[in-house]
Amino acid sequence: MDGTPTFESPTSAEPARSGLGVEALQRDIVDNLICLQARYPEIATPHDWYMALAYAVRDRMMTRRVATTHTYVARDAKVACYLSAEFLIGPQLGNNLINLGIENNAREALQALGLDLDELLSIEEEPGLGNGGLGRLAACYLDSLSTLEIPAIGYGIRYEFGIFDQEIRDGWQVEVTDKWLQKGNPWEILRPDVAFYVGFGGRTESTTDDEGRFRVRWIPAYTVKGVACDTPIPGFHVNTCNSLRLWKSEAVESFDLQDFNAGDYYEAVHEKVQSETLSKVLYPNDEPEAGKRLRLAQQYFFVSCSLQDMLRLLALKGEPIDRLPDMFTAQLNDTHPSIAVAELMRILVDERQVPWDDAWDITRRTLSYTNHTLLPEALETWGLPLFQGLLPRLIEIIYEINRRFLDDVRQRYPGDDARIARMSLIDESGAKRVRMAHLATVGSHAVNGVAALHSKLLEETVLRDFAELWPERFHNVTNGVTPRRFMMLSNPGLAKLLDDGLGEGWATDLSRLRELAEYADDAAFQARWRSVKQANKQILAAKIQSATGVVVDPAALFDIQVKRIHEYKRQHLNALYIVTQYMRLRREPQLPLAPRCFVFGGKAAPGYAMAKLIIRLINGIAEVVNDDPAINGRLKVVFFPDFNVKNAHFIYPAADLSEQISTAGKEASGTGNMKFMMNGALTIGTLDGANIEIREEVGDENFFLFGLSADEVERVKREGYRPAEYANANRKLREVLELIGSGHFSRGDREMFRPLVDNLLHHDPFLVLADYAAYVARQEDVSLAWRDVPRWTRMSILNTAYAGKFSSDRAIREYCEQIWNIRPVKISLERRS
Ligand code: 26Q
Repeated sequence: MDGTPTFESPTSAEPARSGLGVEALQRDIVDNLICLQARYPEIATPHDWYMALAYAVRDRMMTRRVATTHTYVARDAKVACYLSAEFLIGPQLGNNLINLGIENNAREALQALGLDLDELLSIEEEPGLGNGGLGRLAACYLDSLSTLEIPAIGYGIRYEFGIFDQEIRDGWQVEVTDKWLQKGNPWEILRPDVAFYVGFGGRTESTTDDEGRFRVRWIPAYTVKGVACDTPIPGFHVNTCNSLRLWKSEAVESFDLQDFNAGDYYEAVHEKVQSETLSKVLYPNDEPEAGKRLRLAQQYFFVSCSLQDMLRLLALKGEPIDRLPDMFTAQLNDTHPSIAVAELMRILVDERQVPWDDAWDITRRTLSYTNHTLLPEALETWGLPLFQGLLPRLIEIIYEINRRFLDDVRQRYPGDDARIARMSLIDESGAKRVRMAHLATVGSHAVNGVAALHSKLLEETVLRDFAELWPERFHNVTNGVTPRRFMMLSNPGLAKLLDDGLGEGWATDLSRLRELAEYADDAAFQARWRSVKQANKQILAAKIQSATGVVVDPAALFDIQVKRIHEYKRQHLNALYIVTQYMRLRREPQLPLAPRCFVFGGKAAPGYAMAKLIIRLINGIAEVVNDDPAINGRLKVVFFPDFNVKNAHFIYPAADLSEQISTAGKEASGTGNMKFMMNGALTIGTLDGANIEIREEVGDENFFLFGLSADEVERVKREGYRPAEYANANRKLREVLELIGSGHFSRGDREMFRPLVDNLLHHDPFLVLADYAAYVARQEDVSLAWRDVPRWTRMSILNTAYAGKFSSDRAIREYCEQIWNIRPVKISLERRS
């Protein structure tokens, strides 16, 4: 031998690429390392091994993926299409292993190769293709759709740069570009053959066709190509493997020949660059200046590609166009895809020559709309000039929809001009704007909110006139989250305890968690429960130390608030409480206070100055409190940088207390609240969003409720809210605000937090000061309960026990029955000849 290394893969009786046994996995991982990564084991990096494993797992999904599509076509199955500008799917490897049921085999196969699965899992870059709740909800729903064996496709955008990475420098948030594709993405499958063209700009022309009918032709100024990029979504322990189809924008031709011939080489290159810009970057929410032309172009781009794809699949099934609503249902995830109403009309009327009334019937029966916000500043509208310039044919169609719609309203409410103005798809109170929520509502057969309170308020406020006109169209579907990712994958200790206590099967029938209630007072079970929580807290403590340098005691109460930073979510109310406790301890150093560790996490929109200042305040408090010898470790404050799905995996399981303290009526639902509850955290919260239903399920005695109700908030505001009066009447509160204003938490700089303190004293739009006293009082009850270990443990167990309602499986079943009229289709892997 000349010393050239040779590699022998382990042999196995199992087929290559699909065998689920240890030997087959081990063999295919090594094969992939060599054939796909072009590396031999001795020099392979952990990332090479991660890729080799990921491809081995992907291969195993492909048999399922192919069988799934084949069965849907053969069985004429109706398909649910979830249209969303965001899918925050999180790291894929661990979840796919769990859903395929091969986690243990993969671990063993890697061990035999001298590798550690957990190390490889930690290498994966997550696709941050979403801002927060709405994007993560879409991902949980995809998991449930596959698990429940519902034919489904997720449609969205393949952003090259997802939500920015957050770093903390000098206490401030710094945004760093998210280069998630840098090292390649093993999960996606590019489908150059599935591509559609989307026009922008230009002008329209009306003509008469051969049969004398009125026709409109749109001559776009430029066209962009959308190419499908698929990610497989396997269900849990079933053969179903649906697809997330994300559109990537490309130039129609790499060089426009005409321009090139005309000598305008640079103009041709410029167009190519412009086309590719379309799917470049995800927009953060809460940007004050959201009127970005590129954002509207993104929305139209992915909606048009998705609708064209649905019509292609319809034709593939051999169905005529009027069967669209019987074969497909499309859910609009907020108004971001609501241009679908006009685009489907355009395709049907202009391109397929369907008469308007028939087209309208097809459109309305196909589409339904989920609202995720009541905040007026978050309701999407587009200035008319921008809209008209970018989508000239679509604005004409919107005007025609509006004309017909307002005629109906006039007939129903003769002479009620104020109502016409309120309901119009065009807001004409100032410079004209297109109201996307109205467009979505008018063009859908069903509209829903995402928690009971939110759906009620939606019908009473934002969409009141519409709910009065069409009460039967309005629904509530309370959000849910997937227990596979947020319990099994991220809290294996808890999953083991539940398997032992309840037997397997709880993760697909989460109401079975109720059986835990029997053990809530069992001392032996309580001890096991606490040791799981303790181990999770140790893991988080280690992560905190390596990310921030702060040392925290895993025995302390872990009090956690993780979510986007926003004034309505009131992270600053939490901060005011910490300062209150700090001042108390400084004054009475001997106070017997149980140690608490306050953990915050979340990103602020880059242009949202107040949110960024709140992050700075939390870090300023941390700097002072953590090292104060008088505090002696009894208070620790941590801002955990870059909260994302990956970090969420070790944060939720480590929580003792979940902070859900938004101003009542402002948080549509919340979904983090559910993830905390499932993992045995107790909630301190307001009567807002899904908190109300969480409290209903777990019982008032196991929930720390405080604060004004949504009705009370409205009343206080109506009667003229003067926050300074609350500060004047409450010495503690006044001193807290003074200390913050004094520069104590800003290294002597009295100016830094002035905008925040002034805002609280003189505007306080989210009633932080009005709820302060109630919040502090309730936190005292938390401290009391924490001291009684068996009591706290019982409450913790009961929180998990009554979390069953908040499985995304329950939510998806409700969509299927109430809105989509769609049923499961079993997938078999046996090949039919
Ligand atoms: C809109 C226009 C231009 C640029 C960005 C946006 C934009 C992007 C994302 C607006 C909003 C979002 C995201 C909203 C969101 O996450 N809402 C949350 O949805 C959750 C799921 O229903 C709820 O639980 C939360 O209460 C709600 O805040």
